[in-house]
Amino acid sequence: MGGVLGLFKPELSDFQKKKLMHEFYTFFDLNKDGKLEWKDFDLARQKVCEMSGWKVGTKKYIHTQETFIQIWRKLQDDGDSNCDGVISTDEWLKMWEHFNAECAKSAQNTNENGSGMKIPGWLEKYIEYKFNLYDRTGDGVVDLEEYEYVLSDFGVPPKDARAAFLMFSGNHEKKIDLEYFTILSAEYFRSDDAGALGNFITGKLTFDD
Ligand SMILES: [Ca+2]
Ligand SMILES: [Ca+2]
Repeated sequence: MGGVLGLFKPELSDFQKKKLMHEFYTFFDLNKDGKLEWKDFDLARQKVCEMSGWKVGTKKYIHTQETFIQIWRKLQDDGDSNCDGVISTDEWLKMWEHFNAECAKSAQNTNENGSGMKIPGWLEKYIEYKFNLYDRTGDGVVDLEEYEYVLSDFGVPPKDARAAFLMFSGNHEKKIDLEYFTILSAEYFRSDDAGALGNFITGKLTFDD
């Protein structure tokens, strides 16, 4: 049982909150105004199309547009509790607290473990977008160079990105395909275990500050 391992406490720890806020500010709030709106997702959409060279009107371009509209709508359903079209930092944390509590509840009835941590539906799509952003050559695997390059665009120093990559890839032992990337990302968003490899997926090495 997950409860025995202490992984399913209903409230979020400071460590979990720090990780969630880091993700919020670094990767979600792209126009850096401290809140999430469609604008941020529109910027993310443009970014992935530009970086991947998908031109306006192409299949990939249209698919990306549809995906981002979907991600934002579902995220809004989950998180925008006062329905003002904006997800504030408070709403962001409350949404995760709520999700965590729901998972804690269902973990008491079912035996949730081993097969990775549960994540909201919109996050699955978002993780896929992040993976495609990293996988510049589109061969289904993220390598160190791609990871470093994309993270530098988000202001992460190359030596931090490198150290993080070595950590979660187990010194290149493990291939970073979508499946493993999803497991690592789910750990980042959900786990309270300071030793979880997924904690390093954003290229940030410590959450002590
Ligand atoms: Ca914003
Ligand atoms: Ca709101």
